[in-house]
Parts: sequence; C-alpha cells; structure tokens
Amino acid sequence: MELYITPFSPPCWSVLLLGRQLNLKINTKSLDLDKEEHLKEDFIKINPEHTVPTLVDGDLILSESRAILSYLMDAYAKENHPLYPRAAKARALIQHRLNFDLGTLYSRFFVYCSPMWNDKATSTEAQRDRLCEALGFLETYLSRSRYAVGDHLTIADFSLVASVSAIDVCYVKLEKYPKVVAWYERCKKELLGYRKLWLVNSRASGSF
Ligand SMILES: N[C@@H](CCC(=O)N[C@@H](CS)C(=O)NCC(=O)O)C(=O)O
Repeated sequence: MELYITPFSPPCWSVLLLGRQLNLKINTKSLDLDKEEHLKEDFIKINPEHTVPTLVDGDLILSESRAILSYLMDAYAKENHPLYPRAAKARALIQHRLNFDLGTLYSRFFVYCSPMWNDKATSTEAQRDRLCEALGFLETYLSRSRYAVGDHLTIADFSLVASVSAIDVCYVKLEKYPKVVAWYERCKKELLGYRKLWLVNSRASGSF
C-alpha cells in the first residue's frame, strides 16, 4: 500500500494513526505542496483532485481521509472490530461524527485558520465564532459519551483528534471545552505512536 501525504496535514495524520493502530505496512510518499508536487502530471493521473492523503492499494485509488479510514477497516481489520463495529446504529453514529468533522469542524477550522497561513489575508471574528460553535457541538457529544461514539475508540476519534490537534495550534483556547480537552488527552495516550507519527507526518517519504 502506498499513501501520498504531505507534512503537517491533519487528514494525512488521521490515516497514519489508524495504519499504526492496525499495524499495517504502509509506504508513505511525501509531496511538497509548496513546490506544487501535487500538481504534477504523474500525481494528477492518480488523483485528479490533487489532494492528500491518497491511498493506492493495488488497483484501488482512494482519496478523502475518512473514506480511507473506513476502507482500511473493511479491508484489513477483523470483522466487527471495535474501532468500526458492524451494528447499524453504532456505525451510523460513527458516520455522523466523520461527516460532522468533514463538513463542520474541520471545514470551519480551515475557513478560520487558512487565511492565517497567507500573509495577505486575515481571519474574521465571525469565522472564529463559527469554529467555536463547532467545538461546542463536539463538547456536547463528548459530554454524552467518553469517546466520539460510545465508551471506546472508533475511527471517528482518529479523524476528530487530527482536526482538534490542528485547532490546538491555531490560536483557539481549548480550555473552554473541558470534555474536549479530557478526550484529547485520552486519545493522545491511547492512540499508538501518537507522538512518533507526528514526526512521520512532518517529514519525508518512507515506510512505517
Ligand atoms: N477532505 C479531504 C481534504 C484533503 C486536503 O484538502 N488535503 C490538503 C492537504 S491537508 C491538500 O491536499 N491540499 C492540496 C490541494 O487541495 O490541492 C480529506 O480529508 O482527505
């Protein structure tokens, strides 16, 4: 399996974390977005949307980190694995949290924080408020259960923790969300190789 990644990318980070948790052999190929390596013809042939992470597993090419998380579970984890249980209602909630992350939490983080990465643009109060509202939603979910869904880790936590780790370094005070902070600390301890993989996510290609 090959996984195209780029340094310091939350969606890449979530896939790397799950790969480690499942002990999968994944060969990473790092693309330098500043050098527009993702816009080169070779990569566009693989992924016309030129985004990372992109997984190549035999004849399957898959982008969108949350689709990759689900695929890795379906293809490589044992049936009814606790990280992605078979039960319809549990799976529905996991899909909800993954979609909440994609469409609300990570999306609002990106709208608020990406202007800061561009010297010419500034972020607005309204954008910040929208991100804080999304963190409030997560706080509510985490006041109902210990993890994103239920009382144990699921793939929803892998996606959400990657977003929260990015928000954490983006001038947003997480202390206002005590359930989020407690869950975030728990995930940092329980996700295998959390700190080591941050290094993999921040440097060149290789296998892990
Ligand atoms: N929703 C996608 C987002 C992927 C994404 O936008 N990745 C960024 C890096 S963090 C990227 O590839 N940017 C380059 C581009 O969009 O051309 C996912 O979760 O995989």
